[in-house]
Amino acid sequence: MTTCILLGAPVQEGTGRLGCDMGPSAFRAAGLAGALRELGHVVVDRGNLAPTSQPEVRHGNAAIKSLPEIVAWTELLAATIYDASAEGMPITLGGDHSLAAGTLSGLSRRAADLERPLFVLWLDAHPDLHTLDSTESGNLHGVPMAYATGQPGFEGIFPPLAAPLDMARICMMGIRSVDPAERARLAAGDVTVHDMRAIDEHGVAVLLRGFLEKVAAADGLLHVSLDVDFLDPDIAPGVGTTVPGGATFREAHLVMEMLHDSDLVTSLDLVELNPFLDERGRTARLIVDLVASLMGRRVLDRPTRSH
Ligand SMILES: [Mn+2]
Repeated sequence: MTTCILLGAPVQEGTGRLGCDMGPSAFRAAGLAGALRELGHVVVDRGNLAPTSQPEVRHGNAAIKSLPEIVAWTELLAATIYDASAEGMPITLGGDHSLAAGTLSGLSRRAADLERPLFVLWLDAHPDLHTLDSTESGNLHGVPMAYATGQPGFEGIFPPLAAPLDMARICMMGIRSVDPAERARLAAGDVTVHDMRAIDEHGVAVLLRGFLEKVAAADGLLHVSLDVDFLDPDIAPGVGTTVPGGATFREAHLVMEMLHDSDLVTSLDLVELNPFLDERGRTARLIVDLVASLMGRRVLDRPTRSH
């Protein structure tokens, strides 16, 4: 039994289009809390967060949009997730992926307090590894991973990180859209990247198992960042950044089922759901079903047999 702390983060200024601010409501309407309670978990819904003030920040890259708003969200989420992670399992209901700047910052601080390493499973079509200097779209949902791993150029603009995330503790799955600056950063670092081709060739189980073994061996905390565009747009149309060739229904469920079996996940972000683009709540319901798999729903009981 887990205490799940739901935190709505209706941030949408990190994307180029409106609608992600309705994400938290859609997850609630799709029955997230009920699905978790049905599995025996305690659910505390803290409602939606809202930053109260915006810092005076600017940057030389004229393409950047809504910098003060995103910095304000980062500060608020870093503090809120840090606190919530002491009480249970924070589940952040986004909102666009810029919110990960805040959640990863807060979780890194928690992990440092506990003297345990923080690992991140990043389920996304994109690595979100742009810096403030390299982003061309200026949409700040493309930068949270660069910020959280301590890439240069965020100092004095974004809040200081208590502890930057170690790139060697990140596993990205579902990647299929990478800009040149991100490609260079991935090549220079030691992030484990399983793109869609790797998933096609090996299957999610083999790829994920290796990472989970690493987390378990290091007694790590494991954060899961689930971007709707990890999934194929045919099954998850409710997102502004669809990229063809994403994870299938069964691939996604298998990832969640393996995460549940591992008993390693300590926090979760659900991001980029855009209910305005969804079809009668279909994507929201799929994500709720995936969370249920992550939290213990299964088709059949599968007793672990000793060999
Ligand atoms: Mn993303």
